[in-house]
Amino acid sequence: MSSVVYYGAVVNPTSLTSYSTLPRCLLSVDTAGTIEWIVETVESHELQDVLATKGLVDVHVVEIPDGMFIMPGFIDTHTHAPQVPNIGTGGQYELLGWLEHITFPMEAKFADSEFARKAYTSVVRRIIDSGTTTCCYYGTVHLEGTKILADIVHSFGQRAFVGKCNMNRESPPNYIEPSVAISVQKTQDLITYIRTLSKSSIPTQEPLVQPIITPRFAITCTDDLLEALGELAAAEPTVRIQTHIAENRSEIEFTRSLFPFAPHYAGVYDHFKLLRKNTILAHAVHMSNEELDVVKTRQSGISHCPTSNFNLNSGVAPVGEYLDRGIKVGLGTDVSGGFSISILNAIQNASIASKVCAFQHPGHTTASSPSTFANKPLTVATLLYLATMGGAAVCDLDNQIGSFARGKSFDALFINVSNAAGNPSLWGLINGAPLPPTTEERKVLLDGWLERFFFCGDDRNIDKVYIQGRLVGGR
Ligand code: XAN
Repeated sequence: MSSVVYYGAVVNPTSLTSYSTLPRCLLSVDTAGTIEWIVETVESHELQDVLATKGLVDVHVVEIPDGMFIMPGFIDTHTHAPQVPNIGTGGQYELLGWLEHITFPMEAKFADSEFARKAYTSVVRRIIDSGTTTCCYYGTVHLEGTKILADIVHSFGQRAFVGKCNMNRESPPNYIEPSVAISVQKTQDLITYIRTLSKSSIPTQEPLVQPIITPRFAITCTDDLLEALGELAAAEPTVRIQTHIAENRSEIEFTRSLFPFAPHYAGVYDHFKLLRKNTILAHAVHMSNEELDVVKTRQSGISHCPTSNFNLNSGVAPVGEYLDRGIKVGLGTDVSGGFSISILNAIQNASIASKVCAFQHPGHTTASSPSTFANKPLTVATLLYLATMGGAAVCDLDNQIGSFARGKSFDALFINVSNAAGNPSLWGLINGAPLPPTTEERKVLLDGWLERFFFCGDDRNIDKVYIQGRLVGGR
């Protein structure tokens, strides 16, 4: 086996406000799936010379066909695998009623391991094929079912964080953990189990599948459970933590009543030492300035889940403000609060959410406003960043994924925007029409393809999905 060299159109995020469009990019991936080198622009007549400078003669180059481009894989920083069977139902409820009537009854069914295996197999397959190369999964309270989820993720080769929910109160009698000790023991067992599944063969890189400590949210965890999880987290500093925060006004009020000592919702998690640089906070729709200061100080990240926030009538998270404050933000589908497993749908709704903020606060978009992002529509560059590099930072994995760079993993999507993909909404390149000759003209074309893919694309356009250099999905 030898390295694989790709040649063709590449889109690469570079910052919150910029990305590179590289119509004639040369990129080499080693046998371990790590990017060895990138030459951003190589005209076709220069190809053999450039390869020779890399010591490659007679190497097989994989040419990316016209009408296709490569981009980094999507990172879903928040989803609930056992809720996929409920997708598209319960939109008449707000959060607490939806959990009681729709969500907890479905999750309770995952006590049945055969049901879990069947459901999770199709869920993970669909999520990979929709372009999610890294996924932060909530399982259920069940240890066996969540191990099965980790097994399936591992066998499909997806990069993921898999957590078992901790819940010892405010949950139905058939869907609750009986004691703090059992809840913590099962969490420890899951950590041990997942570590035996997946070890990285590359010393500098983290394993593909990793455990994540998952106190569902403050309401379903007693003080002593949160305290015990804080102690477990302290003993396991590299294990990520995921939970929900400030999604819905009734939830915030209920939380306040359960933790009267805390100054605010973020203060509950902070008190129990659950906020740190590898903590992922889902939603953060209604946050006070004080809470944002705590989140920023602790370097925790926010998973913005706009589809869910619209669907459960929770509100609109002012993500632009969070970005101005320098808080890490990624995107989450939050199935089944959100009704799509695809990060494309989260991108579309993140755009709409930012426009809602902009027209709710028109005064803040004037030139005199010091903000870069607050109350302004998110640009394509920022949406791309949130779906890739932002997610990587939220997962504390930005040295390894989120963009194409030497030493990073080749987690990539091959996007087909030609009519051959069979999606009539996305007319990127029709009937093999010739591309313009110059690199500059092709850059303009590629820019347009990216935007159209974001707003009109779907699984039909996701031709191939690579994770750590391995082809794991696509059409
Ligand atoms: N809070 C939640 N919010 C959400 O959108 N989905 C959930 O499953 C959940 N649990 C607590």
